Amino acid sequence: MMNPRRLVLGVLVVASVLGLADSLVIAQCCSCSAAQCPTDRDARMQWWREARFGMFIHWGLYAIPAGRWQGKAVPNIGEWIMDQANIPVAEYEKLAEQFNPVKFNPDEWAEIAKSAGVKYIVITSKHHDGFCLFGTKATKYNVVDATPYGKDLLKPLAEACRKRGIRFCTYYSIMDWHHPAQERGSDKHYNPTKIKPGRKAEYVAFMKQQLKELLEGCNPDVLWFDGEWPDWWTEADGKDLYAYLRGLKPSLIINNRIGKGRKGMEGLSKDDQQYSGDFGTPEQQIPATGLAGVDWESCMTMNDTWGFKSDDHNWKSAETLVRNVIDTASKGGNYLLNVGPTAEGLIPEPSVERLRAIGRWMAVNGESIYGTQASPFKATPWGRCTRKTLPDGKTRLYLHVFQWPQNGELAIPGLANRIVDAFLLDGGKKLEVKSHHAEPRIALPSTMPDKTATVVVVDVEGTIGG
Ligand code: H79
Repeated sequence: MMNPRRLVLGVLVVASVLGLADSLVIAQCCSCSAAQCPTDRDARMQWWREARFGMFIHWGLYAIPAGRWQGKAVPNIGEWIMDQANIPVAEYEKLAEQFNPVKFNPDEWAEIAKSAGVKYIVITSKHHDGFCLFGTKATKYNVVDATPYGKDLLKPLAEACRKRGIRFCTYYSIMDWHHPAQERGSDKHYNPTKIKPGRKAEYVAFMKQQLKELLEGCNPDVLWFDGEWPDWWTEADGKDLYAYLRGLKPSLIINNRIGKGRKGMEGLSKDDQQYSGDFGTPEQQIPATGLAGVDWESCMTMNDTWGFKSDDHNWKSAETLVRNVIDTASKGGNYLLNVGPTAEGLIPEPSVERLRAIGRWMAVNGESIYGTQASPFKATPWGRCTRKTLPDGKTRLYLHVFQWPQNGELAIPGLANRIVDAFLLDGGKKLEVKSHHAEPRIALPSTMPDKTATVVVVDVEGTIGG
């Protein structure tokens, strides 16, 4: 008898060939819930697990004040200015009348993303301030209806990305400082909002309408929720929304902030199967070690803000950013690196410079990042390690050297497999293996070829650590 999971997969394949998959409502494939069915999950997550590097875009009305209000610098992250400067809704709303990003060129943004080597972008469709960057019938507070620009921003960007093989994904905030069903949490702050008595169902219906419009309009591959922490939003609400979205688009990937599964900024699910969501979301940090069998993505800013702030010049170096991509991959996660475009529609030049620098490294060394798995080793004192299983069953190790060993030898602590080949990824120069025994050592050139990170490839027999 045919395995029912296979049957469902078969139906999905046929349906997607026919272009029907997105409109199909799938019956449960097996006794587990659709979110947790390992077969469905692995199929759905495949491209995302291989991607390893994405670009986050925080863009909205907050780019206009750019961190300053009434002549004063407002502390903290720029997209929180409405909360941090306690701006009344009626005043903040007026920013929409000034939002006219005439320099926005979706092809240019997609080209910048492409040159950085990212495989997907995630852009804010609606942040906590409630303003929508897409055309929606659910509220007039959107770029088409409320701004002089008067056009959808997300559809053309989605198209420009897809033309270049980049997946298009959207961020959506559950907390909403503008929606009339929510109200400020205190005199000084909107955050965390409260829901007005008896109006939760109205807000949930609003969200569902908007998310359906988003899926129909731009067909994002990931929905990246945020602002789930107000106490009126429950895990049951998250599960209901998850099931609704899964029904609309079976291949959709959804982060864990749709429900209550994250603990603080570490963002990894407390208990992998109990909470809704497909991946954990550590924010502004890379976990100390990987977590076996957990999908996760670290999101991070390049300076100290997500939304554009004119006076934030605290940029991380390109070297740090490349090493963060590597560090994350070595622990089995994805790195989602943020840019905050200006109100005119430009990605700030310091961000572009850094993305291009990362892209130059990725163009040469991308094989050691994309489609790799976490390091099998407990410690690699000179840097980081990623790995792949080769078609013939051998294991390929990518040793990312950050600190070039003084004695000219790279020791691989804990490797017991026989080494069959060793070479530099850039250029392919063969390297001498000085010991095949318990503590193998590879002879290195006397100077470090790439000071950011030099990748030494080591192929070994069999698999490591089971
Ligand atoms: O969208 C980005 C942020 O706006 C959002 N998530 C990322 C992806 C985010 N939400 N919360 N936080 C980030 C951290 C919030 C910290 C807070 Fe605060 C501490 C909120 C209030 C006190 C930082 C400091 C923001 C305002 C003051």
